Amino acid sequence: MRITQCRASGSEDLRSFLDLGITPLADALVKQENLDTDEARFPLELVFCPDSALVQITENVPADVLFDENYLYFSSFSDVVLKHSREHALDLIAGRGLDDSSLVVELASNDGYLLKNFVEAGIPVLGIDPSPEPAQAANDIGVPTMVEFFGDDLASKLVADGKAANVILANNVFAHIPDINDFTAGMKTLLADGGVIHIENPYVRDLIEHCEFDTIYHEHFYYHSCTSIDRQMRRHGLHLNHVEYFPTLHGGTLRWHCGHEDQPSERVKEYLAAESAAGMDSFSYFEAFADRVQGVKRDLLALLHDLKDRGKTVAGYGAAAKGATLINYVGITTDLMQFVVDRNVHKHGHFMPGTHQPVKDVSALVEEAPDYVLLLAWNFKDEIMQQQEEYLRRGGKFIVPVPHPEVVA
Ligand code: JHZ
Repeated sequence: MRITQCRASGSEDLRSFLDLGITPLADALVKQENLDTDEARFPLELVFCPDSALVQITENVPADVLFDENYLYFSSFSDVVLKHSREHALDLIAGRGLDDSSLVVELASNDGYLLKNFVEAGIPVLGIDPSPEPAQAANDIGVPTMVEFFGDDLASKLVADGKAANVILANNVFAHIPDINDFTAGMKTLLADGGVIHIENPYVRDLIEHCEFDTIYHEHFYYHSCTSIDRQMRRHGLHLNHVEYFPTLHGGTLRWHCGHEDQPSERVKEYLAAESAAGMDSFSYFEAFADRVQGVKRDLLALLHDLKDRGKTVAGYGAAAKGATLINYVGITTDLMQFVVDRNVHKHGHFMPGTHQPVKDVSALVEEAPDYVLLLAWNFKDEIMQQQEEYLRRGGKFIVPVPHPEVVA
């Protein structure tokens, strides 16, 4: 179903600036027995709302379709993510003096990758996540996790049960919620007096400036800036008070600190001023993006066809959601890329959405020795290339697709 109004502000002034076609769900890896069944496909188009300053996709795929039992994303397969999360937890524990009388609630707590650090320190936690498989993994390691979608109803029930969160964590989920107002209202309800909300999400400025168009998929309803977060918080009596930047995480991530009080740091003021100066609160900033995206498609296809003509073999690294957008939009069929490898054992034996490359264990790179590896999970380039010393030593080469296709060895 296509939206006619901004999900945040309700404005009907939605301005379209990128159409990636009709694509399958990026996280819906296909099982062997379903290879002959038609996959559901949905339009993938981006619009900008000048009122909320929010970039969003037009299509509402129901959340229970996006995050069902086939949702196989597990946060714990990246050492970089685990280190980042541990540092985040330790900073919060020390900085806010958390102890056994505190409560830390994480929304979209996945497999417990972040909350486990608080559990280890004896701090009470509650994880909330709608996807049963990762939630089970969290419960198995001692991170209490409810399999639920979060919103104001659930927050009110928790408050009625005597819960109030001193810290609410919402990492890589503020893009994933069809009803952003209900979700934000729930955070306001659940947050204790003097508590803090930390929201992490990839930064739309990096998406545009580094042409990270493959991070657009149906799971990501929104692409946030400080301006959009500031306006969203204010709509719900919350405030953006501080911001941190992690340039390499997921292609450029911001952590926004929000709370009941209106006490913006100098850094927040600088970010808001810089976004305004760059024109990010107006449509003109986004207008030229589609031409650059089409340029990546043209150049990547030309490169892959050239490799095929020269008899070279190509594999993909990372059965990531962003990989699914890339290969479906660019049209990377099995004659151009034969298989994909991934460290996440839950994804093995499945096939990429739409194009149906099989997903194999990472050892296939050395065993089958493809000449080139298209780095679909380019956000983990350093981590992956370090692990692939042996493949590189044997003469293997990587192709990084964005911001423009490039062969690296
Ligand atoms: P990865 C994810 O998107 C999921 P995806 C989610 N939709 C989101 O919002 C964004 O991140 C921010 C594998 N891997 O994390 C693991 C290796 O095989 O970039 C993953 O399957 N070896 C919630 O799916 C994939 O690559 C490794 O060494 O686009 C990476 O997927 C490492 C580090 C990862 O995200």
